[in-house]
Amino acid sequence: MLRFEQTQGSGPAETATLSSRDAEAAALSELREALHRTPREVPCKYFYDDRGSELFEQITRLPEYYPTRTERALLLDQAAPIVEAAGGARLSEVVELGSGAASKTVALLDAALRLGGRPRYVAVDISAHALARTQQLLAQARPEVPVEQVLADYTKELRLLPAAGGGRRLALFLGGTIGNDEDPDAIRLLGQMRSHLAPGDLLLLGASLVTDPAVIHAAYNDSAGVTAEFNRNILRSVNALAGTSFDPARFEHYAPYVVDRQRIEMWLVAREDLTVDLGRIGGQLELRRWEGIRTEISRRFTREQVLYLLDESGFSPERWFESPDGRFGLALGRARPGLRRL
Ligand code: SAH
Ligand code: AVI
Repeated sequence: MLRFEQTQGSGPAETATLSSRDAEAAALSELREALHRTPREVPCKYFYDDRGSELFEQITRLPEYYPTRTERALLLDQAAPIVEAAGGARLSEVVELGSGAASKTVALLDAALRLGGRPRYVAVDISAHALARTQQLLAQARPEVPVEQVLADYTKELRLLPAAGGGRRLALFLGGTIGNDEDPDAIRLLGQMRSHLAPGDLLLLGASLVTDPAVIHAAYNDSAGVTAEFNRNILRSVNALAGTSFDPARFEHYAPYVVDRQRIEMWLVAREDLTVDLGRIGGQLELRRWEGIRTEISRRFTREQVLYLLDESGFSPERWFESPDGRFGLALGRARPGLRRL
């Protein structure tokens, strides 16, 4: 499903809606395939129903969850050089994939405004709740910035992005969300983003970096249990979407940092033998006691690995910014001419 709304200040100006029937059929078949593969999985995009988006926002404020505040400090520090590289006053559009509440993006918009630019902001997210928060936050903080909301799965519907209105585009993929994909999917997604940019436009990619395993582990195993709740909530989200009968209370949150694979793996592990009715997905799922469903990978990168992803997706790496503690990096890549990877 894709809904496209254009808003300036508070009121919606334009709305176009595509049928959601195809999207629902695609989701059911994706879930069927994922739940029956080895290991069993629920793709992490299903975290973000309204409750999941709220819980993610809570996670970003937890003392243990360092990526958001680390990236925010880095963005505040480096916003001016980033926006200058992206065209300064000629920057006409900032488009963000998986914008969430977009709380960090204001630093970049501010830098553009200070340089005399008048950029519009296009937020792409699968969560209507997250887009509403983006709109609310920006209408309050920067009412002069026109906001377009695109409710879409960016792995499938990027072709439906509004056309660029001339001038320079800066694409953002922040938060370390690139780490929720393996390399081939990450390169496919960034390559698709590249095909929507003109040669010379920029992509700013935020990535969580390899650091102390204990610090990473704590970020996904917080003492308040918010991440555990976020993890279990994916089952409620799937129940609502697909009519399945998962009981979240019968699953343990398990999120180890796997050192040699440089990644957190989030699992939901059955506390007892379970038979789950798969509703509109069809059939039943038999889970033995202690059998798990993987809900997310969250990778940590080296600088070289991030630059490799950019290069493979049609961007020439141009600048690298790193937090003083070495835990988070921002890479700027310039869209190379010629390459279209659709
Ligand atoms: N960029 C924000 C939010 C990161 S959370 C930050 O740095 O804090 C990941 C965001 O991506 C969520 O808002 C989620 O709804 C969105 N998202 C996840 N998978 C998506 C997909 N396939 N298509 C579009 N949005 C997606
Ligand atoms: C969105 N993404 C970058 C978050 C992460 O850290 O991988 C999602 C998350 N999962 C658990 N906590 C936060």
